[in-house]
Amino acid sequence: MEEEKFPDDFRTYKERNWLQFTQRPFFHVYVMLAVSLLLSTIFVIVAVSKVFPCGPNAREWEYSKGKCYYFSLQKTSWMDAKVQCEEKHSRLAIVESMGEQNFLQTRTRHERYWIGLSDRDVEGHWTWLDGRDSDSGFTYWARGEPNNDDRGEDCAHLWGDGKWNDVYCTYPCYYICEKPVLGTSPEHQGRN
Ligand SMILES: [Ca+2]
Ligand SMILES: [Ca+2]
Repeated sequence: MEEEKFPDDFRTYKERNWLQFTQRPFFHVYVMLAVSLLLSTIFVIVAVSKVFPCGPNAREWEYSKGKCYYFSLQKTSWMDAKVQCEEKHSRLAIVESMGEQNFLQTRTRHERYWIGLSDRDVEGHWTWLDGRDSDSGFTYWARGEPNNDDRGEDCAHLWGDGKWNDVYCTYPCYYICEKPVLGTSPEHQGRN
């Protein structure tokens, strides 16, 4: 019969021990310290994401309206630009609105910058790197472009005045990468 009593005795022993533990002089201090530490950590993460939306160690990225942009310092082909953006966990920029276009063209004045738009798969069918059809969204082609000139022009770039032109994809241009701000889910990238 003693054996049947054992579980209850054991439980009572555990409860007593726990009670004694919680009544130690510094128990509540420890709990408050742990909660403070947790809250401080959350506060720092939120503050960093507000002050450095593109990451505290990413000074080469520029923030504008929910996206982070990288403007290259070197010229290269469209394919290499695409790969270099992917290596930075980003993609060649997709221009979705006049507001975004305005921001980009103030940063790229007088130079050619690749964007994530091409008709490499089907001539004349311009698609963005996320698979979207260019004709169904915002476009900003220069007058008479895209013209697929005699060398075959399948990749798009911002021209001197910011308007878009198609040129052959091995032409050396600067390029613009984009990525979502910290803490948001990256979309599917580099589909093309
Ligand atoms: Ca073409
Ligand atoms: Ca052209």
